[in-house]
Amino acid sequence: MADSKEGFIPYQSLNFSEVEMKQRAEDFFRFMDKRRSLRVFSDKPVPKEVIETLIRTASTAPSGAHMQPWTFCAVSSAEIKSKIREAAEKEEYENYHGRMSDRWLKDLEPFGTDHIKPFLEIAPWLIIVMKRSYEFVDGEKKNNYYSTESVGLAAGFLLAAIHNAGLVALTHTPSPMNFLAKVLERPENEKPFLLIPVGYPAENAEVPDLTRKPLKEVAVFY
Ligand code: IYR
Repeated sequence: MADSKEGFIPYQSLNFSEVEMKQRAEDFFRFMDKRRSLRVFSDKPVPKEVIETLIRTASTAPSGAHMQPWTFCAVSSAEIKSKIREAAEKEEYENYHGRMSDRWLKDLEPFGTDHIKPFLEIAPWLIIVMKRSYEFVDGEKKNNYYSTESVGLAAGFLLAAIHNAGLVALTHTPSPMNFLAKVLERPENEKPFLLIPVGYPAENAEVPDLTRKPLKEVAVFY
């Protein structure tokens, strides 16, 4: 056994056999392939304890120098959700009526999106993922490394955890998002990264009939 370096502990390897590995890889693909972004939510409550565990999972994501440069703001307050909806719709109105290019609007057509965002009030939880680009250490700004990549990874983990719990989500990007930092009274080192409504799907919810790019279009082997 290799000598232990100061501050290091043994890695607990999962040690699957190759047969198990293939099966698990295939099973996980089939499971994740069922995940879909939903825009129609039920107002059925989701226990806070579940949201806490989903966030703990998200927070296991790797990050530059293990700075964990994220804060997850979980909102169930009807009052705050209304404020968020109102501000988001104001910005989105501008997006759909001038700020987005004709090509962008055309690319969004199959999804039937517009500036009206009822899910921001109906979904039992809104998780706003905040990126911390720097920390204050002894009153001085200290930049986090790869904060954008890190918080993107944590958001991916969060979406997988939500799906694993049988819940649904939408990766919503109201733009610009600064109103969220204001409504949530966040410190100046935090910038909103994604707004993710989480909940149960509405009854008879429908999703766009999408196909995913096949492996040969998304991977190159050398
Ligand atoms: N932020 C707008 C527009 C929008 C952009 C993308 I990229 C989408 O995949 C869907 C919508 C909105 O949320 O309506």
